[in-house]
Amino acid sequence: MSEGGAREFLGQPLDTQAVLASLGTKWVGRRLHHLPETGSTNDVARELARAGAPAGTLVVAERQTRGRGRLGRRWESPASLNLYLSLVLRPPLEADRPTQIPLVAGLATCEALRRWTSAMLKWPNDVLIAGRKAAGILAEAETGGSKPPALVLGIGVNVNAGGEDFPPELRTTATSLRIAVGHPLDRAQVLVAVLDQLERWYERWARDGFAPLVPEWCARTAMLGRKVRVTAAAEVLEGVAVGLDESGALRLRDRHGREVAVRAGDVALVRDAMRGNAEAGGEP
Ligand code: BT5
Repeated sequence: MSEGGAREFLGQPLDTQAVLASLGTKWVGRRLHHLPETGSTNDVARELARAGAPAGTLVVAERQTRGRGRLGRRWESPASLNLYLSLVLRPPLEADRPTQIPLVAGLATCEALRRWTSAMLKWPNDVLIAGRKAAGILAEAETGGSKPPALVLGIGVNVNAGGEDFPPELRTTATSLRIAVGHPLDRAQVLVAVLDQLERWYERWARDGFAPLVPEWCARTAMLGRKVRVTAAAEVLEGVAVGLDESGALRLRDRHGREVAVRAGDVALVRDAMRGNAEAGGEP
């Protein structure tokens, strides 16, 4: 399809009827709140969770005025180009497990995007296309009101943003499905793909735990065997990424050959003399 032939998909509000008609899920996204604009879909979903909304309740907005990433960072959310969604989940109450949900959601989102292009995972919460960020995930616990506490899973997927839709500082690190495939896509189809995959992977995780997903996650990342720098709060760690452990932590081998498990942080690749390349953090 040419860019011109698919222009009808640009800037159109999401067709929620089409989403509900083609959704293959049992519970994810069956209750759908579609907003023209909001601060952050995670805040709306948290409010719904506090009021007792069931697992699977979905909030999607055309635009976010205060879309956020981790640590209060901004998530660029231009109107009607991309997907900004938040899902209410009520995961089983076991230690460790909620921290695995962003990884499970990453797997699901990566698989969904692979219907259109080749996508890869970057620990802990990015989906990359050609080494650039195409989707990000923000999971937040909502402890107020409901028991057991809910978890709100926020996902931003760059679907139809063109290079010019990103602010200058993101133009070399961010990308979209449209940039990858060369023409705009129907956001309803992308949303359905994401929701179908989310239910599939979440149910597998809830039933079997994270251990069987470790090889699945590792098969979809280009980080392993590469030297990385992890920044977590005031701490900076360097080492070779060797895998994930069964809790979802990133396993790093430091220069003394010791293995450390990293539970949170930002990862950047560092110069790899063997390969002769260096990236500031964009590449997988
Ligand atoms: C994330 O944080 O990647 C989580 C993003 C979650 C967004 C969704 S949208 C629906 C829901 N409602 C919300 O308010 N949030 C969630 P983090 O790993 O901290 O990455 C943030 C960084 O990504 C920023 O500091 C920028 O460098 C970059 N960035 C911002 N907007 C971007 C975009 N649209 N595409 C690619 N990169 C972006």
